[in-house]
Amino acid sequence: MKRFVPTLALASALLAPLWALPASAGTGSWTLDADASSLSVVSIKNNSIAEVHRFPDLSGSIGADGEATLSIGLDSVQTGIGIRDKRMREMLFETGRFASATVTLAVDADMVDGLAAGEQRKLDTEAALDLHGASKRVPATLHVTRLDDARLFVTSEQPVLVDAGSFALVEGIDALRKVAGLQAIGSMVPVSFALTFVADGDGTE
Ligand code: UQ8
Repeated sequence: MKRFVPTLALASALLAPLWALPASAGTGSWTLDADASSLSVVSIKNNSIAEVHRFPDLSGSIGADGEATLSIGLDSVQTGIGIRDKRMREMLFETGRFASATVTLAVDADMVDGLAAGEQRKLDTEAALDLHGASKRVPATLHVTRLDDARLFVTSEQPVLVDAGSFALVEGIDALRKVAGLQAIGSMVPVSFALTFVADGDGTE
């Protein structure tokens, strides 16, 4: 008993810094906050008219192992014209077969966890984009900003370019062009995004 009490006191003193960690320090994993995130693409028709189309159905995570994923629900496409949304879903993305596009990349989890609030890192990286049954690598320069203890903000320095030809989407674009009576729709599509991730709790709070 004599020895037990000082041992307990020592253990508790050593572990105290761990207990003092804020709950939001979490487990080193992160979940996308869809309400605080956005992704949009730009189409160009007849070589002169640019239009922005949004995809509000987003989900994603960054695992403690550094695997980051973003999933884009293609049924959620919002072009501002109802019949065009329907045509994009059915004639282009074929969402009955390919409901979502998925982006995957490996990130340095220690780098992410080590960012101080307000600190930003630039990452030249390549992500795997799974879209319409095809998977290709797309280069991207990302800015990762630690907003505060619990939130991480990821955006790209410039739009990421998606070549519809690499994803068997040119036929669908041509079908959209015909049904809308257009002369041309561009097949190189710029994609922009602003993603907010929230730290997962450590399950003890
Ligand atoms: C810490 C850390 C680093 C974390 C990382 C976190 C993480 C996972 C980050 C991800 C980073 C990353 C690299 C993301 C990449 C994101 C990308 C690239 C996503 C791809 C998303 C996507 C959905 C791509 C599809 C692109 C595509 C090919 C779109 C097609 C757009 C076109 C061409 C639309 C045409 C519209 C049009 C002009 C239609 C004609 C038309 C019709 C048919 C119509 O009916 C109508 O109304 C009557 C019209 O109006 C008159 C029309 O114009």
